[in-house]
Amino acid sequence: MQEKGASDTIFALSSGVPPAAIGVVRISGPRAGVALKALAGRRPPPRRASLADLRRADGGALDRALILWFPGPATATGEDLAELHLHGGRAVVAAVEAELAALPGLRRAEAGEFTRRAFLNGRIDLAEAEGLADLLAAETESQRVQALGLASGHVSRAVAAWQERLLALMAGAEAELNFSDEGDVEVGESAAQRAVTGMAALAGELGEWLARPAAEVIAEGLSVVIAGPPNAGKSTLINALAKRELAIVSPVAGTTRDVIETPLALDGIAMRFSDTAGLRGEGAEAIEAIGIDRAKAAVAAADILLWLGPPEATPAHPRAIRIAAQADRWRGDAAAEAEAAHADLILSATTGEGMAALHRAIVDRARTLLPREGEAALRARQRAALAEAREWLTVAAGSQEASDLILLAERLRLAAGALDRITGRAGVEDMLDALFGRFCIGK
Ligand SMILES: Nc1nc2c(ncn2[C@@H]2O[C@H](COP(=O)(O)OP(=O)(O)OP(=O)(O)O)[C@@H](O)[C@H]2O)c(=O)[nH]1
Ligand SMILES: [Mg+2]
Repeated sequence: MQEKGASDTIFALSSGVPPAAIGVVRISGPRAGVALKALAGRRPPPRRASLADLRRADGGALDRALILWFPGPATATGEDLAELHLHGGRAVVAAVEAELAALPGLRRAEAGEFTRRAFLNGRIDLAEAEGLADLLAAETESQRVQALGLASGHVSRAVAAWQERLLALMAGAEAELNFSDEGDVEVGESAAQRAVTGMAALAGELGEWLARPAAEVIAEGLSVVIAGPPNAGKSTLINALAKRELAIVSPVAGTTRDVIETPLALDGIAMRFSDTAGLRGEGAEAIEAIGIDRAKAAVAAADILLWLGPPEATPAHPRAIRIAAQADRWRGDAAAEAEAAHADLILSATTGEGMAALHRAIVDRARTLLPREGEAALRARQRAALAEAREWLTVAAGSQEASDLILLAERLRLAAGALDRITGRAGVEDMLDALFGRFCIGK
């Protein structure tokens, strides 16, 4: 999308859809102060809330509002910024917006334009902007924590530290290349070794970050799949978890055919629960057989598996919870009790027995898939850039390249470029360009 004039002064309702108690209109750009004065008759002292009667150009009353003035560049957008805290009625907000739109040099902001300006003016980097977007979309506690870490520069600070190390390696290589003019091969080789060692250490660290859970898992929710033989009580369980009649329950084996999915947050962790067709080899007609194939695919893709069949028949899965279901039916039956002893937990979706233990077991396994406290998860775009940087830093020991300082320096430069893409800042790239500009071709 072609951005309209970046020097325009933009405004938008930044709070929720009216009607609401308060409607906050933000104005950003060189004419924000003029606009504030036009409506409120004055510009209040910076960063202090004050009450003002807002008026039209013709003197007609608009609203009595709280107004704020933030002179740039130390503002959210890096520009002059004003805020009008209006009464949040539809007509109030519409009238104020119409008045602002009529002022010269002002126009309505496009989606994300305030954040875009914050990025362009260097107030936030790309990773922080992504965190901000995630924060606005966050619906659960773990999503909020993850997004807040990203928005407040957790990833950006790590990138800055890696870039510093890359620069130090670069500087070492440059010094060596500059001073080994007399062709002292011995010295050059040891410098190359130092570079290779430093690169390997950094590559290892990037690998640790790449091994962490992806941010998308937190955003989209972990998949929890309920599977087992027909009539095991899978649909009854998903209904009990969702607290509504989501799936049809009946004593007929093979009632569920499709995968039925419902979003559900447990302890602030977003999850998607799926009920599936009962798994059986014999007696399934064509449609049910398709359902069984889908159930198997769902089991294979599940983050967590709730298995309601015989414990010994549990599909291979790293996070399976073996459940002896319908306990109210078989309690006291010696054979059933003996089999249930091999399960992870005993449950009756009908009486509610074991439901709290199931909740805990699911959350325990989910936590193993989420970043630990204080660890940031990366989005796909950030992971791709990080993986590329790691690749540039990985040099086979003993290879021709591992002893060629010029090739190693080039790899360092490319790795820095890949890291730059995470924050959208070309800081290191620029410095390296300057660094390499001093080399002559063929050196
Ligand atoms: N007493 C008792 N009956 C249950 C319990 N769970 C399920 N049932 C009954 O068992 C029968 C089968 O339950 P469903 O939930 O439909 O079983 P399912 O695993 O979804 O079966 P399919 O969809 O055919 O694979 C129904 O008649 C349920 O009412 C339970 O915990 N206690
Ligand atoms: Mg069912």
